[in-house]
Amino acid sequence: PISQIPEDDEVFTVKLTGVAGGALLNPNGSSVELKIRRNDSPLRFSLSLVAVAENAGVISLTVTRGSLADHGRLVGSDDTEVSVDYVVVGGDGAGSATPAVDFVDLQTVYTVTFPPRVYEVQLLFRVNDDKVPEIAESFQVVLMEETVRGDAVLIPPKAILVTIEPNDKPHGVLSISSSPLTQPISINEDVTDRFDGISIVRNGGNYGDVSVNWTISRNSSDRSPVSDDLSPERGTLRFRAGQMSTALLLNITADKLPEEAEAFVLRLLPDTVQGG
Ligand SMILES: [Ca+2]
Ligand SMILES: [Ca+2]
Ligand SMILES: [Ca+2]
Ligand SMILES: [Ca+2]
Repeated sequence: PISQIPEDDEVFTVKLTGVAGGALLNPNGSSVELKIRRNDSPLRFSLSLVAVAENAGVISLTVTRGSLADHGRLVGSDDTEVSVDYVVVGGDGAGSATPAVDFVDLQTVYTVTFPPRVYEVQLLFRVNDDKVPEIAESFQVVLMEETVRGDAVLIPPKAILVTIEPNDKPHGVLSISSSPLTQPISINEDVTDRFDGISIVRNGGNYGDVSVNWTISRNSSDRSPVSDDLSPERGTLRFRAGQMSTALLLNITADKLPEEAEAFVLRLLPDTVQGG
């Protein structure tokens, strides 16, 4: 039978033995050596998975000929040219890297060719470092069984999955919208009992749900609780996937006491950011 298993030279000996019926065996002509030449050069990717940063630049994926395992000894034939075609599978859905947008195939032909006694071929891809916030995105390069030419056979891994890691702050950066940072927000207690003038924005990416805790404290020597003047004094702000801003709602306690202007500080607590 013709096997599709990579093999080195195999040597067999055929011997004549057990002569019956009175004939004699010529000792010089009683055996012959039979040699099956090594065959079926194995082709495979050196890895089945690789993860790269978006700024990795040009990456190379290795296809090997003749090795059953990494750094194993070479097997199979190597004295003729063999080749195999590949396809690149990407997409534009969530989690898929888009060909020509997220990465570029730098080969001019979709064929991996091994001349005689060449055991490694590199496939080069350029990862495009764009400014778009993205979650991890993958593409696959697949060697195609039916396109193997020459004395070769495909063995696993026949495909490699390339993952471009999350980049450009995919889950966003939260901050109090800029105006309150440059000038204090002034609230007139006598005319406002509910204040929603503080907006918190999410810049960069908006993948996934995220949240952050906040607190308000007095920015003065007044020792009375914040809750005497406004409530709540702490809470959690949530952003749903896709949401870019949200307002912080405060209830202002109107009292009848004549008061000086009162100063407060709002803080987003960095170590409470959840998600992303
Ligand atoms: Ca993308
Ligand atoms: Ca990208
Ligand atoms: Ca980038
Ligand atoms: Ca990006």
